[in-house]
Amino acid sequence: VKIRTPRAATYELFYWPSIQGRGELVRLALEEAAAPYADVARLTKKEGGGMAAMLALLKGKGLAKGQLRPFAPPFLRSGRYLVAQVANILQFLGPRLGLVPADEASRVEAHQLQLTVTDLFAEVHDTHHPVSTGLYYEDQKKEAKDNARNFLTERMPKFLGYFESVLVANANANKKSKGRHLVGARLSYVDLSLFQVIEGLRYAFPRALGRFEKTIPRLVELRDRVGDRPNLKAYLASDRRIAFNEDGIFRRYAELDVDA
Ligand SMILES: N[C@@H](CCC(=O)N[C@@H](CS)C(=O)NCC(=O)O)C(=O)O
Repeated sequence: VKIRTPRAATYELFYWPSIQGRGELVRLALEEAAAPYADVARLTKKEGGGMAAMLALLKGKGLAKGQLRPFAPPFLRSGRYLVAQVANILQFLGPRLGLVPADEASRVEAHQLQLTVTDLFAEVHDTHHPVSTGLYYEDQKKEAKDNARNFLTERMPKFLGYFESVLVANANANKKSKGRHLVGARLSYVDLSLFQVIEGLRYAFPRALGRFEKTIPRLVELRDRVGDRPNLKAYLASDRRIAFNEDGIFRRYAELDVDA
């Protein structure tokens, strides 16, 4: 069981307690590495966690000397570090969890790909919130429909086609990778994030993705292999994995799921 009391945890993740959202990309890395971590906002107050603990830090209360107040969740606390922004958190965790190759060129590459995942997440978010994050979906349904159609016909194919081509290029550049990894010859946090991208898009847009998947066979294989890794398999079957829902980034609204 990976949820420990915050005191005992090497890593404290702060994220909204009822959604996968962007925080899931960090959870997947911690789970794959079997890292001792606490998902702080999901703990009770008695256990030393809860939403209040997260909101306090967002307001700048309880920061240690030299720590920057984060703009938004997720953020991670480890030792003297308080690190925000998913791609930045993964850049921090990668070497510590053995989830990125050691050489600088590969690390830069991993970070570059992860920032592209960040861009993709923002565009997925905008399929249901194209006008404003501050408004309800119900108040921007018309715009959402236009945005989702454009996302599914133009942007999703461009993003996924890009990641598929990176798998092909890495297979050629790096014989040991055998086309199984986006960076280098072994599993990295970028592979874990692409697993989540495919899972999320399958959930939100089953119709569009059902048709599109045949054009991205390597990504689909990557998703299957990652989902079969023992630590992740155990995590995905556990109650630590929150189910997809309509408060997260990947939302299933049938009216938005048009053919890609
Ligand atoms: N680029 C940031 C985005 C962070 C973000 O948008 N967090 C969302 C939850 S997934 C949030 O709570 N935002 C509050 C806000 O933007 O005011 C990242 O990748 O971490």
